[in-house]
Amino acid sequence: MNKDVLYKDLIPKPVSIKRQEGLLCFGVETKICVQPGCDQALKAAEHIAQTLRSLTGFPLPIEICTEEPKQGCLFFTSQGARGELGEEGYSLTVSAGLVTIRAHTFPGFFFAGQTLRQLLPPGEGPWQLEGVEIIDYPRFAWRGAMLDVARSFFSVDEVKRVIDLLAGYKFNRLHLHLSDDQGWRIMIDSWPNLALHGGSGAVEGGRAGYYTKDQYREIAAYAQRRAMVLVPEIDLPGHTNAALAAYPELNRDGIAPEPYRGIQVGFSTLAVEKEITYQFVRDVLGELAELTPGPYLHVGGDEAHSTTLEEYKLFLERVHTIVAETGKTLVGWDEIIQAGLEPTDLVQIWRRETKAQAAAGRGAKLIMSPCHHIYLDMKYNPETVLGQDWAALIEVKDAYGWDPVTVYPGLAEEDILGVEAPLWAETLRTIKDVEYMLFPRILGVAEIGWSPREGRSWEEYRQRLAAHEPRLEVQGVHFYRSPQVPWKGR
Ligand code: IFG
Repeated sequence: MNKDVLYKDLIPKPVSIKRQEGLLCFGVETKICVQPGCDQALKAAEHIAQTLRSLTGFPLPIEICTEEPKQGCLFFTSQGARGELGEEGYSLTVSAGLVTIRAHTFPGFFFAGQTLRQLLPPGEGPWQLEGVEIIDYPRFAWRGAMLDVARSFFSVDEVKRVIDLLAGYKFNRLHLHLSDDQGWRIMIDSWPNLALHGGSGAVEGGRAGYYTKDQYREIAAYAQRRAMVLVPEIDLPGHTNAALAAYPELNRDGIAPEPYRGIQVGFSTLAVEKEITYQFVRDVLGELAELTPGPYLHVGGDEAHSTTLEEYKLFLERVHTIVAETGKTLVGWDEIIQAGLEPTDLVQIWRRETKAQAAAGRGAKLIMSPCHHIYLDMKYNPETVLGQDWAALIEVKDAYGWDPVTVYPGLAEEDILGVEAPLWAETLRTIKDVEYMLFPRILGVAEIGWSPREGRSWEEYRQRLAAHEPRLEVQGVHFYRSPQVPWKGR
């Protein structure tokens, strides 16, 4: 493989990458050296070491080295890490016999490790790194995907698979849609029937199940070890049939509805006028906040078509107070703009017609999830068996050819916290279904979230994506071979 091709399949594209003299050949004596007292580097080094050991077969021992190493090692250090790299940036230099990774934080070191992996061949040797200098840092702070585990359940191992795949592309947020009309997926001790009853449902043909608290903690910890923050969502006041079916007293008339297995939306609402509703919300969000290491609680707020605007505003006002009591930051779908917003709120913009500018004007930061570009449950084309098409048909180029600042009018770079690709599961059943709808479109989202906008071109990206194919193959990803991409493989 010649040099250019070797580094022409990096996704997301680094801010700057320059060739330079030098070569590091992995061998039995190659070491990983970590600066003393740099625990963030050590944690990341341990993670990338496991990957490189299983890939290369070399022992790659980790050593704490007191002085700058000379030869034959991968050196992780915060010394000389430049300030402008920010919270998640890093520099990675390959010179003669030495790789030097400089960063300030665990995410920075971890993301450098993901780039390092992509500098090596996909599946077999030669295990060597050619001379290069990379300076890299993300454009946006929030780079996420959402997995809907409510319509159809996904096991802990399947969620871990999604985390592993996303972490490789520098995503740092996983939003789990834990409750909806069809299912409730997290045990809440003070309201056990939510999971026991609400966890037994799903869309027709979907999978039932729920996470125990320990399983949820396991997912959160697994994500954290991969520089990813878990963002849990309890959708309120709409999308609540599973909760209403589990507890009659939550219903206006005290009668519990039947479990729902269809795919309509907007027909359910909590009883905003009943005090028990707020006890429910306080208990649920309180227990979930206690379980969640990250700073975010997503309260949904979408498609509350059975809640009057008056009721919706009142409800959201009280939910704001409840979330504030947990110490977490409130995240909501863009309908929450119609209620009162706090400047600390994060608003997830999803609808084609939405008042994104209004939200930004009130100080909220925006997470861009435009349904017509990155709702990855949308079909690729009319022949795609999985997915829906109400928002748009979204081919690989559509998921790449947009920008978070210009996709809605009147926004500035600083209004945008980042991007997140939702994957709704009305039509998805297995992890292979998930992989097929995510890949390759999610790679474009990774690039939009991380890489500079300047110089972005579909023509250049589609070649790089095609060159990236062996990396998808070696990860065993079941991906859609779009005719828009000049794949090299079979
Ligand atoms: N809209 C609903 C989702 C899901 C989706 C399917 C949002 C915020 C349609 N709400 O998107 O629950 O049903 O594409």
